[in-house]
Amino acid sequence: MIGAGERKLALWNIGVAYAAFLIGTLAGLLQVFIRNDALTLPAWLDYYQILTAHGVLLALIFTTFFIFAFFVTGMSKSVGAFGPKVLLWNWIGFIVMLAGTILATVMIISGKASVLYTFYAPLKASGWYYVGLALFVVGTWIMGFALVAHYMKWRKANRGELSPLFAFMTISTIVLWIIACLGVVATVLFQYIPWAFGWVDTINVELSRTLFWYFGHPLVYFWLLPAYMAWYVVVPKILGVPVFSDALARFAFVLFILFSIPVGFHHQLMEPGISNFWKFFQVVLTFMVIIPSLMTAFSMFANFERAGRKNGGKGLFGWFTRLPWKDVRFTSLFIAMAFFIPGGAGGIVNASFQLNEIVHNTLWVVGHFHITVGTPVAMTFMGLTFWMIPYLTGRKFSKAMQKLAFIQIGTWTVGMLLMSTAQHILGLLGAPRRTAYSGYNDHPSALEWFDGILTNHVTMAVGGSILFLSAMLLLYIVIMSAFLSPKAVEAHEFVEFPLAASDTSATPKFLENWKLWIGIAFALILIAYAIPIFQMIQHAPPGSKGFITW
Ligand code: HAS
Ligand code: CU
Repeated sequence: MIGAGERKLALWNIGVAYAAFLIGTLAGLLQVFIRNDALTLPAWLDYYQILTAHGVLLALIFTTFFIFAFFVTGMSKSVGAFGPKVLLWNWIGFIVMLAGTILATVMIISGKASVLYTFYAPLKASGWYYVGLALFVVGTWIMGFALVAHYMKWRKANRGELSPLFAFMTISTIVLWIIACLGVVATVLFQYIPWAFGWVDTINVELSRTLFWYFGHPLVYFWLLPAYMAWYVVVPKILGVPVFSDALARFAFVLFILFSIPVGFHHQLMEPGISNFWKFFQVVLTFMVIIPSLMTAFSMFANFERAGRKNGGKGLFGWFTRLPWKDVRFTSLFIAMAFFIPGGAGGIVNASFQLNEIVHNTLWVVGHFHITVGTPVAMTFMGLTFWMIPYLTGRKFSKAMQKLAFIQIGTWTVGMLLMSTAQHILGLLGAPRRTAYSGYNDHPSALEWFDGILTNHVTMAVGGSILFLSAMLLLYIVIMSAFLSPKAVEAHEFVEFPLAASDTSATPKFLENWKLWIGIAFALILIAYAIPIFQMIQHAPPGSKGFITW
C-alpha cells in the first residue's frame, strides 16, 4: 500500500472528479431532452449554458482530476513514496486547479459564460471565466512539475537505468500536456483576458481558434494516454501475462509527443484564413498520429491471445472465450477498447479533408467524441475506479459491488451504443451540432429522415437517459468504496494495484532521451505552425468585437 499522504491526495482528486461528473452528467441528461423538444427550459437556464457545463465539467474537469489521481497513485506505487516537498507542491497544484474550477463553474452556472468548452471568439464570456480556466491550467502545471521532480529524483538515484514503464508514461503525458497548454495559455492571457475585461476592443478570431486547437487536439490525447497506460500496464497484470513489449509501449508514447501537437488544423479544415497547403500538411501529420494507436491495438490483441492460449484456448479464436470476463476490472477495459475501434475509424473519417466537409459541425462529431472520450476513456476510468478507490481507502470491493459494477458498465454500453449510433447517422443526414434549434421535425420532408429506429432524436434521448442512470449507479459505487464499504481485514480482502511487470532488457535507452524527443516535437511544431500563424497575424482582417448572444 502506498503512503497515507499520497492516498489522501489521490482520493481528493477522485472526489472532485466525481463531483464534476455528477453535475456534468445531469447537464447531459437535460441536453438530450431539449434536443428532443421534450423539455422547455426555465428562463434562467439556457441551452448553451447547459452544454458548456456538460463539456467543461466532464471533458475537462472530471478527466483531469481523475488523471492526476491515477498518476499520483501509480507514481507512488512504481517510483516510491513522495517526499514532503513533492507532496506539498502537489497539494498547491490541486488547490489552484480547484480554485480555477470553482471560478469557471460559478461563471457558467450564473449564465456569464455560455461559450461552450471551446470558447470560440467572438462569443464573449465574463473575463473571470477565462481567469478560471487559466488558473486551472496553472494548477495542472504545478502538479505536473511536482511529479516530474519526483521522477527526476529517481533518475538521479538510478543513473543509466530506464524508469519503470508507468513513470515513463506519466512523464510523457505530462510533457505532452505542458507543451500543448502553451497554446491555450497564450490565447487566454494575451487575447481573451484583455478583450473580455475591455482593455482592448477587438480580438483576432482566427488566431485565437488556431491557438485553441494547437491545444485542443493534444488535449484529447491527454485524456487518452492515461487510458492507454491502463491498457498497457493494468490489463496484462489482470490477464496474468507480462507487458507485451516494453519498447513498443514506450515508442508509442514517444510518437504521441511528436505527432499529437502539430495537427490542430484538422479541426479547422472548413475555416477560411488558412491556406490549403498547411491544412493538407497537418492532415498528413494527423495520419502519422494514428500509428501509435494502431500499435496499441496490436499489443492489446497480442495480450489477449497470449493470455487466452495460456488458459487453454485453442484454434484461431478459441482464446477469446478464455479471457477473464467475470472480472469487471478487465471487462470494463475491454469494452472501452472495443468502442475505440469505431471511434478511431470515425476519427480517420473526420481527418480526411474532403470527408470532413460532410461531417463537420454535424451531430456526427458529437457521436465521434462520445465513442472516444465518452466511452474508451471514460469507461477505462470507471474500470480503474472499481479497484483504485478500495485500494486507496483499504475497503472491500464485495461480490455484490462487482455485480453492480457490471450493471453499470452494461448500461453505459447500451446507452452509448444507442445514443452515439443515432448521433452518427443523424449527423450524416445533416443534423447540426452546437445549436439549440434542432426542430427539423416541423419541416415535412425532414420527418422521413428522422423517423428511423436509430435516426431519431428519441433514440438519442433514451440512450441519454440510460447513461444517466448508469452514472448514478457509478456514483453509488464510488460513495460506497470511499466511505461505507467494510474495511478489509484479512490479507485476501485488500484490493491490489494491478501493475504488470515490464521487461526492459531489450528496450533501447534512447527512448528515454527527453531532450531528443522534446527537441523534435518543437521542430515539428515550428514547421507546421510558424508560417500559417505568421500569416494569420500579418494578414489579419480587422479584429472582431465581442458578442454575447445568450
Ligand atoms: Fe477526434 C473531433 C480526428 C481520436 C475526441 N475528437 C473531436 C472532438 C473531440 C474528439 C472531443 O480530423 C470534437 C472537438 C470539438 O468540440 O469540436 N480523432 C481524430 C483522429 C483520431 C481521433 C484522427 N478524438 C480522438 C480521441 C478523442 C477524440 C482519442 C478523445 C479521447 N477528431 C478528429 C477530427 C475532428 C475530431 C478531424 C474534427 C471534426 C470536425 O470537423 O469538427 C485518432 O487518434 C484515432 C486513432 C485510433 C484508432 C483506433 C485504434 C484502436 C484501438 C482499440 C483496439 C481494440 C481492442 C479490442 C484491442 C485508429 C487502440 C478488441 C475488441 C474487439 C471487439 C475485436
Ligand atoms: Cu483532433
